Amino acid sequence: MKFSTKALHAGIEPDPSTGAIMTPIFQTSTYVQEGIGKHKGYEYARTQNPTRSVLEKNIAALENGKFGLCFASGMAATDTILRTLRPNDEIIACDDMYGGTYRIMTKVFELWGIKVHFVDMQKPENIASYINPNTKLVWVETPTNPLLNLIDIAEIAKITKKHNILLCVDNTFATPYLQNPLDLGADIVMHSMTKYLGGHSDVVMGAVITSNEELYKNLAFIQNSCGAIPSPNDCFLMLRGIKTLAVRMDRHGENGKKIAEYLKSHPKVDKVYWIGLETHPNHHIALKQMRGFGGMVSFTFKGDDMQQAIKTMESFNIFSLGESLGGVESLCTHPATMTHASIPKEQREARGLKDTLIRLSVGIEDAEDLLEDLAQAIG
Ligand code: P1T
Repeated sequence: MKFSTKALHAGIEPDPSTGAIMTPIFQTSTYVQEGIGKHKGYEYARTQNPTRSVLEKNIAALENGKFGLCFASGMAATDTILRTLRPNDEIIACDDMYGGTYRIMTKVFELWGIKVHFVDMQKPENIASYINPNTKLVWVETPTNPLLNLIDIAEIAKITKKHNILLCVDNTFATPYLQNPLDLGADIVMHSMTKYLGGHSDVVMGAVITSNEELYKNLAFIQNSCGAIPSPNDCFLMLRGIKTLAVRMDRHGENGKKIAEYLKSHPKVDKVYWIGLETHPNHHIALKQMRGFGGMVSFTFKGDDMQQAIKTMESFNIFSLGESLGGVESLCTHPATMTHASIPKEQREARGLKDTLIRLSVGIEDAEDLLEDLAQAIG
């Protein structure tokens, strides 16, 4: 089955009791049992819910994985993965990533005795010198948030496999439509489903996909023990969002290209970060491991002009200023004060994230209107 067909059909059957084509919202906290130990596979809704089970089968199929788990947020998914570690274990993580992931690793898990090394993985061999017997997890985000760096998943996987270390890829920016990390050798895929998978800025949710049964059982055990589950209503909305992922992603990519090319030719603009540009330093990695380039575009102004950046962000008519990304509406974010404020300024700057960087999540509006909005806002 090809991607769009899977998005609509994988794991999804008409409701057996009514024939309803849409998966029902099973708004229940418990399930009546016929007798002690006699039930239909559902005991208590923290542990299992039929609406959630359908979504989990669907997202696992889209990532070509055997098992899926859905969570109350992307951070809850990350938290559950990190809870598989023990004190003194070490993580090697990429040095540009969502600020919340950096925050949970440094401000929550380091307090529990986990050591994290942040490494520029654009050269995969950079991780080698950080590997030791305590290294249990390599964490990759690609494309990265917000600098759109690319990391070669297959090359990193060669190293992690050799040392028996788990490789987790945060696939939020790419989505399974553009990239499947398990096929490239990753052990775990993590998603903030809040973004492109949901696609309509109306749900916060996360997912973990793996084909490793032992790991899946451990993650499911931790989720059930700690309780970070999504609501059945949100699972329904997520299933609805995923049905149109392929067509939305195509349009995000087409509009992203037009916006990136426009910015690239603008006399006031300095750097443009979009993975589809041939001038992107790792464009070849996108060609190797992705099926398209998406609609995330970041840029800076010449002379690092903060006033120009603020004026632009506050002058948009169609791009809305706010956190998040991946919705059908175009969004504009200021990472330094919003999504990445939890990373100290010196560290942000050492990694190339300037206070003047603007991140655009290019939506599916008419490209002409978005270009006009950019032109008037930049002035
Ligand atoms: O917001 P939540 O669903 O908990 O997901 C966290 C998360 C994880 N990974 C990546 C790559 C992300 O971008 C995010 C959330 N990011 C934003 C809210 C943002 O505006 O960048």
